[in-house]
Amino acid sequence: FPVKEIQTKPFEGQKPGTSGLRKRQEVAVKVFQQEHYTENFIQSILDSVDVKGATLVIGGDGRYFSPETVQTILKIGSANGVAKFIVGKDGILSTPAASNVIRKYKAYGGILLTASHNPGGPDNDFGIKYNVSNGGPAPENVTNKMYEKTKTISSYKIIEAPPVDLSQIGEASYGPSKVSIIDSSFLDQHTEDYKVLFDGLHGVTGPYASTILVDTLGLPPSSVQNCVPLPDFGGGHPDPNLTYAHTLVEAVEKNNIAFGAASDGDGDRNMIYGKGAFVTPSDSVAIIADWAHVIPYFKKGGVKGLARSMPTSKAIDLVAEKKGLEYFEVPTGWKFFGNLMDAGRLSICGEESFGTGSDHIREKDGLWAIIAWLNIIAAANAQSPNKLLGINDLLTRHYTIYGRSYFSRYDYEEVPSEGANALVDHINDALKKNSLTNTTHTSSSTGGKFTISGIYNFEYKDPIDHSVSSNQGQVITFSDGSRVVFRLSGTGSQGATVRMYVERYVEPKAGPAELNGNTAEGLKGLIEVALEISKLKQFLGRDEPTVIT
Ligand code: VG1
Ligand code: CO
Repeated sequence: FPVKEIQTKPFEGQKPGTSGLRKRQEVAVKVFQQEHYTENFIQSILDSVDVKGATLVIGGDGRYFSPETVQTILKIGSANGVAKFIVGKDGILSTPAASNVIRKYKAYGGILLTASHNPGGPDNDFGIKYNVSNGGPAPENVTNKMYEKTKTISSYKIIEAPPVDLSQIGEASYGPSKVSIIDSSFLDQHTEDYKVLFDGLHGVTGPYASTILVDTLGLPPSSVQNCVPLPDFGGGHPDPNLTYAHTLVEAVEKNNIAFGAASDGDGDRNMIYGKGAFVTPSDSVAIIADWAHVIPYFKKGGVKGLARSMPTSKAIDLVAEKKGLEYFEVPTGWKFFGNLMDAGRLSICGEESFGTGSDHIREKDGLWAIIAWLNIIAAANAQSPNKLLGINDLLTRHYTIYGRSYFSRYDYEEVPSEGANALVDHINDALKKNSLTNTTHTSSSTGGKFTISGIYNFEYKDPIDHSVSSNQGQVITFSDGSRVVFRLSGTGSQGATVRMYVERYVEPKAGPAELNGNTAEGLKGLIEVALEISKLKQFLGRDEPTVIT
């Protein structure tokens, strides 16, 4: 690998701007393609910083002319004594990823090939930017020095070496230097076939989501929508479920979004919804618990215990049992989780009402859950080099291991209080007289038979402060493990809201067809039986629920 010194003459206008040397519009990338132009600038960068024996990161957004420029940097850098290059696979590293890599590997600096939000291609923009060892853009004294060098440059050094294959992850020697090709993040690699969309529903999470997803993770701005908080939430109903978050559902279906998510008005709820894939909140928290080992926070601190609210499906219990973790069933509402967390006995918990969280704070956390899911998707795909795994693949995998808890909630909003109370009394009466236990009920549409094994009023004794909360919902259990819960909402603004929660468990051995069915179909028979037993339609004067989740 002989080092050659190539004679050159200065070019005008190689002055780095706000964020590196960029050329746009009429001139654009063609400027950089002139003989010696890019070489001059790179030599000037290296002359302005002391890269001898140091590590240099190379990345960028992969725009037109990047692969050639990466090779140029390798040749000139090596000739100038760079000891090691860390290069993003295919020359790609998002700006935040590059910043992170510089810091993580304690590199001397990095060269980023990007013109940010400006268009790319043979007639469009290109840019070269230098970042220093703290991972941030070079300060002005450094960029000024570079500019001065570009004005007087008379030659650059280059090694004669064949191009490096940027698609091969791993480390190899390159002349007197080493080149290490690293994998950039999962999302960086899959901007086309794994699109992400977050919908803020004009609630409070918009600015947080933009900062995290676009500014930090480097996703395109099209990855977020409705992210400006509005006093009337844009006229929408800022509740992340299939009914109210229709802006997300429509965009996901229309644009083939692999991973979509939404948050509620105050940002504590979340919904995970990709193309053709909906994750029930009960499954979501179970899957997060199952994959906790890939989430940095739990990697460090471990998982203490798991918990769910009573009406939430038992999917997370099965994860706890398999992993030998303590788990809790608490009444509806986040306040019951806090004591357990403060006592160091709970790490991950959730509610069926689109609430998921952990002991990093004492409220449920919509964006946290969404980022936890992105971690899981990236980790699952890292283990699956040949097949891109989507949300449905993760669900199927989970059901195959743990079985599936088909779960749905029917809400009857703003019903007369007398009707709601009559419904509660009716079930209490059956409980008192023990009149329903051991009776068998047949669904007229599916023919499914359900035998009641017990009825009880859920009561919770807090294991930490021993306080008791009674009448937290009426539970009807069935001999096949199914369960129906009736509860009155404690948050409604008008009249009474009755919630009916139905859950039917299917064991792994039932096989793929039984495990991967449609929720409404999987629960049809049980729902019919629940409505019949409770005489709900009669008491509430409603044929259909207001919302089904
Ligand atoms: C509902 C949900 C419950 C949640 C509560 C507060 O309560 O069912 O799970 O904790 O809202 O959520 P209720 O009593 O109406 O069923 V939030 O996002 O308003 O803090
Ligand atoms: Co909320």
